[in-house]
Formats: sequence, C-alpha cells, structure tokens
Amino acid sequence: MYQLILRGARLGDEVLDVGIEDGRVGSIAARIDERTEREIEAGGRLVSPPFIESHVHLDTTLTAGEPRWNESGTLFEGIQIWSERKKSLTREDVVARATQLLRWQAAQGVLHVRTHADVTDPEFTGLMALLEVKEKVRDWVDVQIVAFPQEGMMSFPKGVELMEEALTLGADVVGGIPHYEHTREMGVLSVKESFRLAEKHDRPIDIHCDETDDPHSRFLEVMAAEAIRSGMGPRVTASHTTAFGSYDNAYAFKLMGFLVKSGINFVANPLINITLQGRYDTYPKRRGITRVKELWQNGLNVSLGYDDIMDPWYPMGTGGMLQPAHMAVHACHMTSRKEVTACFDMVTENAARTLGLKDYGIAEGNPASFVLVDAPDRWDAIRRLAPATLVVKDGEVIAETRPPETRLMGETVDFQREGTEEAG
Ligand code: 17E
Ligand code: FE2
Repeated sequence: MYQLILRGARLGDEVLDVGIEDGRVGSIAARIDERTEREIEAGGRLVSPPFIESHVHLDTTLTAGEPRWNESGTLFEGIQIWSERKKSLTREDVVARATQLLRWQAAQGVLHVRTHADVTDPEFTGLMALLEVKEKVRDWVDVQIVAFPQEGMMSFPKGVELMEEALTLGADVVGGIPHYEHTREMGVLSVKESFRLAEKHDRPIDIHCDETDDPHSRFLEVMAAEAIRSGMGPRVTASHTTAFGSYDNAYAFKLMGFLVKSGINFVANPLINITLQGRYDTYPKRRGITRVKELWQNGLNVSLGYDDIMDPWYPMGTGGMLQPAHMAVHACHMTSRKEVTACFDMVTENAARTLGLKDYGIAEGNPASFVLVDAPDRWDAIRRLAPATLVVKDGEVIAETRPPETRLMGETVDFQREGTEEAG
C-alpha cells in the first residue's frame, strides 16, 4: 500500500508514476494501477531530486547593512565589514538567521546544504550555533559544515589550531583561503595544511581558492597536486577559482590537464562572482567567473552555489537554486540546449557528487525526497525560474507553492506557459 502516488511526472525523457512507501520510492512505472488515498497529479510537469546548495555562508546570511553597507562592492570590503559584524555575534543571532534562511531554502526544494562557518574566531560563536542548527533541522534538511578560516589559516593568530579545534568540535569539512594569506608561500602552506588536517581527521576538503581576478593567484595547481599525491580527488572541492577566468590560455590548458588527472570537484557561485569580481577593472571589464563551461566539457564535476543571501558580500537573494543556474546560463555562456540543461544538473546531481551524498536521486529504494517543478523540463525550469510547487521529504509533503496567475483585460494570460515546448 503506497502512502503517496505521484502521477504523470516528467522524469528524464519519460512521463511516469512514482509510488512511495515507508518514506522511500517503492516503484517507478509508466502506470501504477493500485490506488491510494493520497495521489498527486503532476500533469507532465518535471519531478526532480531535491535542489542542493553546495556553497553558502549561513553564519553571515541576512546581515546586509550591518554595521554598514558594502560601498565598493569588493570581496575585501565585505571581509572587513564581516570582521566588524563578527564582534557582536551571538549564538541566538546566528541560530535565528541561519534557521530562517534554511526555511526559505527548504520551501523552495533545497534539502541539502553545505555551509561555511567562519572559524577565525577563538569563541567559535558561528560554528557552535551552526552545529546546533544542523541538529535542530535534521528532520527536514541535511546540513554539512565547512570549517572556513575567513581571515586566514597562516595569517590569523593560531589559525591552524583553530581549524583543528573546529574539526574536533564537529565541523564536517576542511576549508581554506590561500589567496587571502599574507604571502604566496603562506598560501601554499595553507593548502598543504588543509590536506594534512583532512587526511588526519578523514574529512573532505572545500577550499575558497583563487577568489580574485589576479592571474598570478595560482593555488588551484597546488590543490590539484595535493589531490593527486593524496588520492583524495573525489573528496576535494575547489570553490570560486575565479582567477581561472583570468589565466592566459597557455597556462590554463596545462592546468586543465592536471585538474582532469586530479578528479577534484568545482563550485562556481555565478551570482556572487559576477558581482564581486571585475571591480578593479574599468573597460573591458572581466566577468570574473571560473571556466565553468570548459571544466564541464572536460568531464570535471561542477556544481553551482548561491554563496551569499543578503550579507556584506551580496545584498540580494532568496536562496532558490534556479537563480545561480540562470546566472550561469548568461555569465558562463551556457546557452545551447544541452548547456542550459547542464546548469540544472549543476544545482542537483553534480552538487550531490560534490557533497558526497549517497542515495540521492529518484530511484527505487532511495528516500522519497523530490520536488515537483512548475515546468515541463529542466530547460524551461531555468528559463522561467519556475517555482517548486511541491516539496516532498522522505515521503512527506513539507512545502507547497501556488504558481502566480495573471489576468489581462479580464482574461487569464499565461505568459509563463505560453511559448513553452518540450526541450528535452
Ligand atoms: N568570504 C569570502 O572569502 N568569499 C566569499 N565569497 C564570501 C565570504 C561570501
Ligand atoms: Fe564563499
């Protein structure tokens, strides 16, 4: 007896019924003959595994304007403002903001989140609060926490010790910020320290790497070398790597070969990258985004994150993952039919790989967690930034959204759906 049957949902190239029992996908078939009390008619709309946020800062979220707004729009002014805001951080403050953001995200179908927690704070206020939030929300969203040394591992007093303590306290992932260390040498050392800590504590790695337009920022090559040496590639993620967009091709092509060999993952944050980078350029002005299309074409795993929602680095945002995907289409020139669809995968399947998730995806035996998107396919979901009308977590409906309806001169005008054809 199914607890729920989703009927006529677009899954890949087919329109199928999905039967759910005991919180898991019991069967997927062209037609499930059995009836059950709770049935949902999908009407050919897209059913997708949950959206995944592979890079966000939940300790800083919802603080935009506190204590002041970022006037220059640069990464560095953001870091300065945050170091001021950090002084007034309390457990309650972080718990409230992080929880609020996770509610926004879950409401939009985001059920897995990797957040960074600034650990360059001897009190660990942000980290302790996020560890608490992670436990509190565990029934409806799965959270991973990265120990992130915002002010440096080698350049901040006792930076390495703070990182190690954060891991002992329960941070899941080892972070880093080599381009922000005081010297190139300290940056290289910091990458090696991240790997040493990861190997010692058996944790994955996710480093803010080369988040600058400076073409001389080359810590990605150090990450690749360390990943090859340690064999940790699939558990290693390079976040941002915006300098890769500024390297000349002679270097970039050589580097790409090493990256393929290393098998590491990439996270780009298109909304934030296009906003924070290029700030020291006049014209022509760089986009400041890593080579998303080329990494993807070379078979590397790329996912997309939001990075910030209303904080010192980015004043906007809602947390819905189609927004970074939509920006990637534009800023990374991912506009062909296949490329748009690939951007959808970058906030679902590819992100699951970045996070090392198991049992992800709509398949028999997996947890029945999915979103019904108000679009016929992945392509159109991005075009219209379509809402997730239904969010199901372990077989239970946890969120519902009614799509907007517009009337023009007394008649319904469906500018959302008109012009839509199946894109595959
Ligand atoms: N900190 C940092 O170093 N880079 C970022 N993009 C954010 C925080 C959001
Ligand atoms: Fe970040």
